Amino acid sequence: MLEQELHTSFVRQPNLPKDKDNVFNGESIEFDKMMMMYSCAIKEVATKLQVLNDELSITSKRNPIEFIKTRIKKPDSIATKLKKKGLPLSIETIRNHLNDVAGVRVICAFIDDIYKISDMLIAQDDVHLIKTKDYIKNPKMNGYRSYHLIVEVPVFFSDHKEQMRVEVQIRTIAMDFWASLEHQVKYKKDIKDAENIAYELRACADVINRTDFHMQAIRDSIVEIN
Ligand code: 0O2
Repeated sequence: MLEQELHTSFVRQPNLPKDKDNVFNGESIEFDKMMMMYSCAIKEVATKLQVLNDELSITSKRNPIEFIKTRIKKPDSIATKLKKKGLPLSIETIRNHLNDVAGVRVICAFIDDIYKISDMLIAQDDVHLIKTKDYIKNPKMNGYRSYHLIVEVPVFFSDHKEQMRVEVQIRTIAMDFWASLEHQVKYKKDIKDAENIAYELRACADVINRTDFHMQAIRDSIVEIN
């Protein structure tokens, strides 16, 4: 998913995909317009998260968010996902059936920050929560952990307002480290000893989970002392 990083001190937005012509040759302008709208939705959500982080850096004297990454799903990935769902390739099916064309990934130091940030985001009255998936409380079989939210936010254009869907993935630095490597393995063909690698990754995920909770307990004891 990682295409752009949004450090909390400055904003960099994803570039619009360049390979669209191979996939959407018939609806190119409409496709560009839709992707521009998703790109704007990413900006809205990323700004909301930055504002929360800035406020918390004053009120609780630390930044719960380490950094934010954003990405727009590539046209070929969009086409693959629609095909997998047995849906035709069109602007309408993308808008109605894909939740993750616009993606924001939030990286926190501690597990409790993940839930804090999520609660604060969905409490905002212009953020409409569509669904959550808690892969921290219910990790995937391969060891994947992360907290996923699908939200809708209003984006204001020159003559209308559009509700746009954004997938927000919130995870710790350690979970992100794990997911990045596992993602590489998933997309690499002809891996030797794939079964053993999956076993090793699963073992690392367990160690990382224990370490995340341990680090949080240490942080809590430091906070209590101060
Ligand atoms: P990419 O390349 O990251 O964009 P849905 O139709 O939304 O209910 P979906 O999309 O399968 O079903 O939802 P899910 O399980 O919430 O996964 C969405 C995204 O989470 C994935 O996007 C990944 O970014 C991430 N993810 C989920 N499971 C795993 C995993 O096992 N390992 C890693 N590394 N990432 C995972 P995409 O579209 O798969 O890919």
